[in-house]
Amino acid sequence: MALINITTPDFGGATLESDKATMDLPATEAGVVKEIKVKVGDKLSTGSLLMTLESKGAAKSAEEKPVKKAEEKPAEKGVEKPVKTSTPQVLIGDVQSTTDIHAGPGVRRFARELGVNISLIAGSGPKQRILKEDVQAFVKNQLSQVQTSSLPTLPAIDFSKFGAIEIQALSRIKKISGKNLQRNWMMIPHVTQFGDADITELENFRQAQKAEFEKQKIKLTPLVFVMKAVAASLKMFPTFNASLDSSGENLVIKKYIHIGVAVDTPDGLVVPVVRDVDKKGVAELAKELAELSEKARNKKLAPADMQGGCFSISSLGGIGGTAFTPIINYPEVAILGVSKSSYQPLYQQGEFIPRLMLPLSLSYDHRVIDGADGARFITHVGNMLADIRNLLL
Ligand code: CAO
Repeated sequence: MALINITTPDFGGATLESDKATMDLPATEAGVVKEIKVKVGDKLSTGSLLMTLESKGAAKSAEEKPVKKAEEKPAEKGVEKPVKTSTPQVLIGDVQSTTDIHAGPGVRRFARELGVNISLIAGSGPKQRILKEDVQAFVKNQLSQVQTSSLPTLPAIDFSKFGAIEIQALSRIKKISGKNLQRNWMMIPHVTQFGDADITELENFRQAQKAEFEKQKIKLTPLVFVMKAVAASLKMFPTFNASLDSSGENLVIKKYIHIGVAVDTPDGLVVPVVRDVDKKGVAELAKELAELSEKARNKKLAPADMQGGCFSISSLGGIGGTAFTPIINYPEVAILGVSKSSYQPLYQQGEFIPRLMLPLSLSYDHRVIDGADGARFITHVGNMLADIRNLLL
Protein backbone atom coordinates (compact mmCIF):
# COMPACT_ATOMS: atom_id res chain seq x y z
CA MET A 1 0.00 0.00 0.00
CA ALA A 2 1.46 3.36 -1.00
CA LEU A 3 0.36 6.75 0.32
CA ILE A 4 1.05 10.07 -1.31
CA ASN A 5 1.83 12.95 1.05
CA ILE A 6 1.76 16.42 -0.44
CA THR A 7 4.22 18.63 1.40
CA THR A 8 3.61 22.38 1.27
CA PRO A 9 1.80 24.73 -1.08
CA ASP A 10 5.18 26.12 -2.06
CA PHE A 11 5.77 22.86 -3.72
CA GLY A 12 8.95 20.91 -3.16
CA GLY A 13 7.60 17.49 -3.93
CA ALA A 14 5.46 14.66 -2.66
CA THR A 15 6.24 11.62 -0.56
CA LEU A 16 5.48 8.07 -1.52
CA GLU A 17 5.00 5.87 1.53
CA SER A 18 4.80 2.13 1.68
CA ASP A 19 4.81 0.05 4.90
CA LYS A 20 8.60 -0.25 4.82
CA ALA A 21 9.88 2.83 3.11
CA THR A 22 9.29 6.51 2.43
CA MET A 23 10.61 8.16 -0.70
CA ASP A 24 10.69 11.73 -1.89
CA LEU A 25 8.94 12.32 -5.20
CA PRO A 26 10.50 15.56 -6.35
CA ALA A 27 8.64 18.03 -8.59
CA THR A 28 10.24 18.67 -11.93
CA GLU A 29 9.91 22.43 -11.34
CA ALA A 30 9.49 24.77 -8.34
CA GLY A 31 6.09 26.41 -8.10
CA VAL A 32 2.82 26.78 -6.25
CA VAL A 33 0.24 24.00 -6.13
CA LYS A 34 -3.00 25.26 -7.68
CA GLU A 35 -5.11 22.17 -7.45
CA ILE A 36 -4.70 18.67 -6.06
CA LYS A 37 -6.31 16.14 -8.35
CA VAL A 38 -6.20 13.08 -6.12
CA LYS A 39 -7.87 12.12 -2.86
CA VAL A 40 -7.33 9.49 -0.18
CA GLY A 41 -8.13 6.01 -1.50
CA ASP A 42 -7.56 6.84 -5.19
CA LYS A 43 -5.74 4.19 -7.20
CA LEU A 44 -2.94 5.70 -9.27
CA SER A 45 -0.69 4.38 -11.95
CA THR A 46 2.27 5.73 -13.89
CA GLY A 47 1.37 9.03 -15.59
CA SER A 48 -1.68 9.78 -13.39
CA LEU A 49 -2.17 13.47 -12.74
CA LEU A 50 -1.52 14.40 -9.11
CA MET A 51 -1.89 18.17 -9.21
CA THR A 52 -1.56 21.29 -11.24
CA LEU A 53 1.41 23.49 -10.52
CA GLU A 54 2.01 27.11 -11.32
CA SER A 55 5.69 27.55 -11.80
CA LYS A 56 7.47 30.36 -9.97
CA GLY A 57 7.51 33.64 -11.90
CA ALA A 58 4.54 32.71 -14.05
CA ALA A 59 1.81 35.35 -14.38
CA LYS A 60 -0.84 35.03 -11.68
CA SER A 61 -3.62 35.73 -14.13
CA ALA A 62 -2.61 32.97 -16.44
CA GLU A 63 -5.30 30.53 -17.34
CA GLU A 64 -4.76 27.12 -15.89
CA LYS A 65 -4.69 24.23 -18.25
CA PRO A 66 -3.92 20.98 -16.46
CA VAL A 67 -1.82 18.69 -18.52
CA LYS A 68 -2.85 15.08 -18.38
CA LYS A 69 0.15 13.25 -19.71
CA ALA A 70 3.71 13.47 -18.46
CA GLU A 71 4.97 13.68 -21.99
CA GLU A 72 2.91 16.79 -22.82
CA LYS A 73 4.76 20.12 -22.98
CA PRO A 74 3.91 22.83 -20.40
CA ALA A 75 1.87 25.84 -21.58
CA GLU A 76 3.87 28.99 -22.22
CA LYS A 77 2.18 31.07 -19.50
CA GLY A 78 0.98 29.85 -16.07
CA VAL A 79 2.79 26.62 -16.63
CA GLU A 80 1.13 23.62 -15.05
CA LYS A 81 3.00 20.40 -14.78
CA PRO A 82 1.76 17.00 -13.82
CA VAL A 83 3.84 15.23 -11.20
CA LYS A 84 4.30 11.74 -12.37
CA THR A 85 3.49 8.83 -10.13
CA SER A 86 5.04 5.48 -10.36
CA THR A 87 4.50 2.10 -8.79
CA PRO A 88 6.14 1.84 -5.35
CA GLN A 89 8.28 -1.09 -6.50
CA VAL A 90 10.00 0.99 -9.17
CA LEU A 91 10.71 3.82 -6.77
CA ILE A 92 11.87 1.63 -3.92
CA GLY A 93 14.44 0.13 -6.28
CA ASP A 94 15.51 3.61 -7.35
CA VAL A 95 15.95 5.10 -3.91
CA GLN A 96 17.61 2.36 -1.90
CA SER A 97 19.45 4.61 0.54
CA THR A 98 16.23 5.82 2.14
CA THR A 99 14.59 2.41 2.39
CA ASP A 100 14.79 2.08 6.17
CA ILE A 101 14.21 5.71 7.03
CA HIS A 102 10.70 6.77 7.75
CA ALA A 103 10.34 10.55 7.51
CA GLY A 104 8.26 13.04 5.60
CA PRO A 105 9.81 15.44 3.09
CA GLY A 106 9.35 18.47 5.34
CA VAL A 107 11.34 16.75 8.08
CA ARG A 108 13.96 15.61 5.56
CA ARG A 109 14.31 19.14 4.23
CA PHE A 110 14.54 20.50 7.79
CA ALA A 111 17.30 17.97 8.60
CA ARG A 112 19.09 18.80 5.33
CA GLU A 113 19.00 22.52 6.13
CA LEU A 114 20.62 21.83 9.51
CA GLY A 115 23.18 19.50 7.93
CA VAL A 116 21.92 16.53 9.93
CA ASN A 117 22.34 12.97 8.65
CA ILE A 118 18.81 11.70 9.11
CA SER A 119 19.90 8.06 9.34
CA LEU A 120 21.44 8.80 12.77
CA ILE A 121 18.10 9.85 14.28
CA ALA A 122 15.74 7.52 16.13
CA GLY A 123 12.14 8.31 15.19
CA SER A 124 9.54 8.65 17.93
CA GLY A 125 6.49 8.72 15.65
CA PRO A 126 4.32 5.75 14.64
CA LYS A 127 6.47 2.97 13.12
CA GLN A 128 9.61 4.89 14.21
CA ARG A 129 8.74 7.76 11.86
CA ILE A 130 11.17 10.64 12.34
CA LEU A 131 9.39 13.81 13.40
CA LYS A 132 10.59 17.40 13.31
CA GLU A 133 10.89 17.29 17.12
CA ASP A 134 13.24 14.27 16.80
CA VAL A 135 15.53 16.32 14.55
CA GLN A 136 15.43 19.22 17.02
CA ALA A 137 16.16 16.93 20.00
CA PHE A 138 19.03 15.29 18.10
CA VAL A 139 20.59 18.65 17.28
CA LYS A 140 20.16 19.81 20.89
CA ASN A 141 21.84 16.67 22.15
CA GLN A 142 24.73 17.00 19.67
CA LEU A 143 25.22 20.65 20.61
CA SER A 144 25.42 19.85 24.31
CA GLN A 145 28.13 17.28 23.51
CA VAL A 146 30.09 19.81 21.48
CA GLN A 147 29.87 22.27 24.38
CA THR A 148 31.17 19.64 26.81
CA SER A 149 33.98 18.55 24.52
CA SER A 150 35.27 22.11 24.47
CA LEU A 151 36.20 21.82 28.16
CA PRO A 152 39.76 22.85 28.93
CA THR A 153 42.33 20.08 28.53
CA LEU A 154 44.60 18.97 31.37
CA PRO A 155 48.10 20.43 31.19
CA ALA A 156 51.08 18.14 30.49
CA ILE A 157 53.51 17.93 33.41
CA ASP A 158 57.17 16.92 33.42
CA PHE A 159 57.37 14.77 36.56
CA SER A 160 61.06 14.04 36.03
CA LYS A 161 61.69 17.54 37.39
CA PHE A 162 60.67 16.25 40.83
CA GLY A 163 62.40 12.85 40.95
CA ALA A 164 63.01 9.53 39.16
CA ILE A 165 60.15 8.21 37.04
CA GLU A 166 59.35 5.25 34.75
CA ILE A 167 56.92 5.27 31.82
CA GLN A 168 54.46 2.37 31.69
CA ALA A 169 52.05 2.08 28.74
CA LEU A 170 48.38 1.57 29.57
CA SER A 171 46.98 -1.82 28.53
CA ARG A 172 44.66 -1.98 25.52
CA ILE A 173 41.71 -2.72 27.84
CA LYS A 174 42.57 0.25 30.05
CA LYS A 175 42.78 2.56 27.04
CA ILE A 176 39.39 1.46 25.74
CA SER A 177 37.61 1.33 29.09
CA GLY A 178 39.28 4.61 30.11
CA LYS A 179 37.69 6.47 27.21
CA ASN A 180 34.28 5.01 28.00
CA LEU A 181 34.61 5.72 31.72
CA GLN A 182 35.61 9.32 31.05
CA ARG A 183 32.72 9.84 28.61
CA ASN A 184 30.22 8.30 31.02
CA TRP A 185 31.54 10.28 33.98
CA MET A 186 31.31 13.55 32.04
CA MET A 187 28.07 12.99 30.16
CA ILE A 188 25.89 11.32 32.80
CA PRO A 189 24.82 13.26 35.90
CA HIS A 190 25.65 10.69 38.57
CA VAL A 191 24.23 10.46 42.05
CA THR A 192 25.48 7.76 44.41
CA GLN A 193 23.16 6.46 47.10
CA PHE A 194 24.69 4.38 49.90
CA GLY A 195 22.92 1.72 51.92
CA ASP A 196 23.51 -1.63 53.54
CA ALA A 197 21.87 -5.02 53.79
CA ASP A 198 21.68 -7.28 56.81
CA ILE A 199 22.97 -10.54 55.34
CA THR A 200 23.34 -12.46 58.62
CA GLU A 201 20.73 -15.08 57.65
CA LEU A 202 21.95 -15.19 54.05
CA GLU A 203 25.48 -15.90 55.25
CA ASN A 204 24.25 -18.70 57.55
CA PHE A 205 22.44 -20.22 54.59
CA ARG A 206 25.46 -19.80 52.29
CA GLN A 207 27.82 -21.41 54.80
CA ALA A 208 25.38 -24.31 55.23
CA GLN A 209 25.21 -24.86 51.45
CA LYS A 210 28.85 -24.18 50.61
CA ALA A 211 30.19 -27.74 51.04
CA GLU A 212 27.35 -29.21 49.00
CA PHE A 213 28.01 -26.74 46.17
CA GLU A 214 31.75 -27.36 46.30
CA LYS A 215 31.09 -31.07 45.55
CA GLN A 216 29.67 -29.85 42.22
CA LYS A 217 32.69 -27.54 41.83
CA ILE A 218 30.51 -24.47 42.33
CA LYS A 219 31.80 -21.57 44.46
CA LEU A 220 28.86 -19.95 46.18
CA THR A 221 29.74 -16.32 47.02
CA PRO A 222 27.40 -13.53 48.22
CA LEU A 223 27.54 -12.03 44.71
CA VAL A 224 25.05 -14.44 43.12
CA PHE A 225 22.48 -13.58 45.81
CA VAL A 226 23.09 -9.89 45.09
CA MET A 227 22.46 -10.62 41.39
CA LYS A 228 19.14 -12.28 42.23
CA ALA A 229 18.18 -9.39 44.55
CA VAL A 230 19.01 -6.87 41.80
CA ALA A 231 17.01 -8.84 39.21
CA ALA A 232 13.96 -8.79 41.50
CA SER A 233 14.44 -5.06 42.12
CA LEU A 234 14.76 -4.30 38.38
CA LYS A 235 11.38 -5.98 37.90
CA MET A 236 9.92 -3.85 40.66
CA PHE A 237 11.49 -0.59 39.34
CA PRO A 238 11.47 -0.74 35.50
CA THR A 239 13.11 2.69 35.06
CA PHE A 240 16.32 1.12 36.39
CA ASN A 241 16.04 -1.50 33.62
CA ALA A 242 16.03 1.13 30.88
CA SER A 243 18.15 3.31 28.58
CA LEU A 244 17.67 6.80 27.20
CA ASP A 245 17.26 6.80 23.41
CA SER A 246 19.57 8.85 21.17
CA SER A 247 17.33 11.95 21.35
CA GLY A 248 17.50 11.84 25.15
CA GLU A 249 13.72 12.30 25.21
CA ASN A 250 12.45 8.73 25.55
CA LEU A 251 13.16 5.78 27.79
CA VAL A 252 13.66 2.35 26.26
CA ILE A 253 12.29 -0.04 28.89
CA LYS A 254 13.74 -3.55 28.62
CA LYS A 255 11.64 -6.63 29.19
CA TYR A 256 14.68 -8.82 29.78
CA ILE A 257 17.12 -8.80 32.69
CA HIS A 258 20.76 -9.15 31.65
CA ILE A 259 23.27 -8.07 34.30
CA GLY A 260 26.90 -7.11 33.68
CA VAL A 261 29.43 -8.06 36.36
CA ALA A 262 32.71 -6.14 36.56
CA VAL A 263 35.65 -8.54 36.53
CA ASP A 264 39.12 -7.51 37.60
CA THR A 265 41.78 -8.91 35.23
CA PRO A 266 45.55 -8.29 35.15
CA ASP A 267 44.98 -6.10 32.05
CA GLY A 268 42.09 -4.09 33.47
CA LEU A 269 38.39 -4.13 34.03
CA VAL A 270 35.95 -5.99 31.76
CA VAL A 271 32.20 -6.41 32.19
CA PRO A 272 30.79 -9.71 30.87
CA VAL A 273 27.02 -9.96 30.84
CA VAL A 274 24.98 -12.73 32.47
CA ARG A 275 21.73 -13.14 30.58
CA ASP A 276 18.22 -13.69 31.99
CA VAL A 277 19.34 -13.52 35.62
CA ASP A 278 15.71 -13.53 36.78
CA LYS A 279 15.17 -16.96 35.20
CA LYS A 280 18.24 -18.69 36.66
CA GLY A 281 18.92 -20.23 40.09
CA VAL A 282 21.93 -19.37 42.26
CA ALA A 283 23.80 -22.55 41.30
CA GLU A 284 23.48 -21.84 37.58
CA LEU A 285 24.46 -18.20 38.11
CA ALA A 286 27.50 -19.14 40.20
CA LYS A 287 28.65 -21.57 37.50
CA GLU A 288 28.15 -19.05 34.72
CA LEU A 289 29.87 -16.28 36.66
CA ALA A 290 32.88 -18.52 37.29
CA GLU A 291 33.05 -19.43 33.57
CA LEU A 292 32.76 -15.80 32.44
CA SER A 293 35.37 -14.49 34.89
CA GLU A 294 37.71 -17.33 33.86
CA LYS A 295 37.19 -16.37 30.20
CA ALA A 296 37.77 -12.71 31.09
CA ARG A 297 41.03 -13.42 32.86
CA ASN A 298 42.23 -15.55 29.92
CA LYS A 299 41.23 -12.84 27.41
CA LYS A 300 38.75 -15.23 25.81
CA LEU A 301 35.62 -13.08 26.05
CA ALA A 302 33.86 -12.45 22.72
CA PRO A 303 32.31 -9.00 22.08
CA ALA A 304 28.85 -10.60 22.38
CA ASP A 305 29.71 -11.74 25.95
CA MET A 306 29.97 -8.07 26.93
CA GLN A 307 26.91 -6.71 25.13
CA GLY A 308 23.25 -6.29 25.97
CA GLY A 309 23.59 -5.57 29.69
CA CYS A 310 20.74 -3.74 31.45
CA PHE A 311 22.47 -2.97 34.75
CA SER A 312 25.94 -3.63 36.18
CA ILE A 313 27.27 -4.86 39.49
CA SER A 314 30.78 -4.08 40.63
CA SER A 315 31.79 -6.19 43.61
CA LEU A 316 34.90 -5.35 45.59
CA GLY A 317 33.61 -7.45 48.49
CA GLY A 318 36.35 -10.05 48.10
CA ILE A 319 38.97 -7.32 48.50
CA GLY A 320 37.84 -4.73 51.07
CA GLY A 321 36.73 -1.13 51.50
CA THR A 322 33.53 0.26 52.92
CA ALA A 323 31.92 2.18 50.03
CA PHE A 324 32.73 3.64 46.62
CA THR A 325 31.09 5.57 43.79
CA PRO A 326 30.84 3.29 40.73
CA ILE A 327 30.60 4.88 37.26
CA ILE A 328 27.49 4.07 35.24
CA ASN A 329 28.13 1.74 32.32
CA TYR A 330 26.37 3.55 29.42
CA PRO A 331 23.76 2.93 27.96
CA GLU A 332 22.65 1.59 31.33
CA VAL A 333 21.21 4.04 33.86
CA ALA A 334 22.41 2.54 37.14
CA ILE A 335 25.13 0.39 38.70
CA LEU A 336 25.46 -1.24 42.11
CA GLY A 337 28.76 -1.32 43.95
CA VAL A 338 29.18 -4.01 46.62
CA SER A 339 31.80 -3.72 49.36
CA LYS A 340 33.05 -6.14 52.01
CA SER A 341 30.57 -7.29 54.62
CA SER A 342 31.45 -6.90 58.30
CA TYR A 343 29.80 -7.39 61.66
CA GLN A 344 28.18 -4.22 62.97
CA PRO A 345 26.31 -3.59 66.22
CA LEU A 346 22.66 -3.15 65.39
CA TYR A 347 20.30 -1.74 67.98
CA GLN A 348 17.34 -4.09 68.17
CA GLN A 349 14.73 -4.42 70.95
CA GLY A 350 16.72 -2.49 73.53
CA GLU A 351 20.15 -3.98 72.88
CA PHE A 352 22.98 -3.99 70.41
CA ILE A 353 23.36 -7.26 68.59
CA PRO A 354 26.04 -8.21 66.03
CA ARG A 355 24.69 -8.43 62.47
CA LEU A 356 26.61 -9.07 59.27
CA MET A 357 26.12 -5.97 57.14
CA LEU A 358 26.83 -5.70 53.41
CA PRO A 359 27.61 -2.14 52.19
CA LEU A 360 25.91 -1.15 48.93
CA SER A 361 26.66 1.89 46.71
CA LEU A 362 24.12 2.63 43.99
CA SER A 363 25.04 5.17 41.27
CA TYR A 364 22.19 6.26 39.01
CA ASP A 365 21.58 8.63 36.12
CA HIS A 366 19.71 11.54 37.67
CA ARG A 367 18.13 12.44 34.31
CA VAL A 368 16.20 9.19 34.50
CA ILE A 369 15.97 8.31 38.19
CA ASP A 370 14.87 10.56 41.05
CA GLY A 371 16.54 10.45 44.46
CA ALA A 372 13.42 8.95 46.04
CA ASP A 373 13.49 6.02 43.60
CA GLY A 374 17.22 5.60 44.16
CA ALA A 375 16.57 5.22 47.89
CA ARG A 376 13.61 2.90 47.24
CA PHE A 377 15.66 0.70 44.93
CA ILE A 378 18.59 0.26 47.33
CA THR A 379 16.18 -0.41 50.20
CA HIS A 380 14.43 -3.05 48.10
CA VAL A 381 17.73 -4.75 47.26
CA GLY A 382 18.57 -4.69 51.00
CA ASN A 383 15.19 -6.21 51.95
CA MET A 384 15.60 -8.96 49.36
CA LEU A 385 19.00 -9.87 50.78
CA ALA A 386 17.90 -9.63 54.43
CA ASP A 387 15.33 -12.37 53.91
CA ILE A 388 16.24 -14.49 50.89
CA ARG A 389 12.81 -16.16 51.00
CA ASN A 390 11.76 -12.93 49.23
CA LEU A 391 13.83 -13.99 46.25
CA LEU A 392 11.66 -17.06 45.79
CA LEU A 393 8.47 -15.00 45.47
N1 CAO B 1 31.78 -9.43 51.58
C1 CAO B 1 32.59 -10.33 52.18
N2 CAO B 1 33.18 -11.33 51.53
C2 CAO B 1 32.94 -11.42 50.21
C3 CAO B 1 32.13 -10.53 49.53
C4 CAO B 1 31.53 -9.51 50.28
N3 CAO B 1 30.73 -8.61 49.68
N4 CAO B 1 32.10 -10.88 48.22
C5 CAO B 1 32.89 -11.93 48.09
N5 CAO B 1 33.40 -12.27 49.29
C6 CAO B 1 34.31 -13.37 49.57
C7 CAO B 1 33.85 -14.61 48.86
O1 CAO B 1 32.84 -15.28 49.57
C8 CAO B 1 35.13 -15.36 48.77
O2 CAO B 1 35.42 -15.93 50.02
P1 CAO B 1 35.20 -17.49 50.33
O3 CAO B 1 36.00 -18.20 49.30
O4 CAO B 1 35.68 -17.64 51.72
O5 CAO B 1 33.74 -17.73 50.19
C9 CAO B 1 36.14 -14.26 48.56
O6 CAO B 1 35.55 -13.08 49.03
C10 CAO B 1 36.57 -14.06 47.13
O7 CAO B 1 35.43 -13.91 46.28
P2 CAO B 1 35.62 -13.67 44.72
O8 CAO B 1 36.03 -12.29 44.49
O9 CAO B 1 36.52 -14.72 44.19
O10 CAO B 1 34.18 -14.01 44.12
P3 CAO B 1 32.95 -13.07 43.87
O11 CAO B 1 31.88 -13.96 43.39
O12 CAO B 1 32.64 -12.23 45.03
O13 CAO B 1 33.41 -12.09 42.70
C11 CAO B 1 34.28 -11.39 40.61
C12 CAO B 1 33.69 -12.55 41.41
C13 CAO B 1 34.62 -11.90 39.25
C14 CAO B 1 33.29 -10.25 40.52
C15 CAO B 1 35.54 -10.90 41.36
O14 CAO B 1 36.51 -11.90 41.37
C16 CAO B 1 36.14 -9.61 40.80
O15 CAO B 1 36.82 -9.59 39.77
N6 CAO B 1 35.92 -8.50 41.54
C17 CAO B 1 36.50 -7.22 41.18
C18 CAO B 1 35.53 -6.36 40.38
C19 CAO B 1 36.12 -4.96 40.19
O16 CAO B 1 37.29 -4.77 39.97
N7 CAO B 1 35.27 -3.96 40.30
C20 CAO B 1 35.73 -2.62 40.28
C21 CAO B 1 35.02 -1.87 39.24
S1 CAO B 1 35.18 -0.16 39.44
O17 CAO B 1 36.66 0.12 38.95
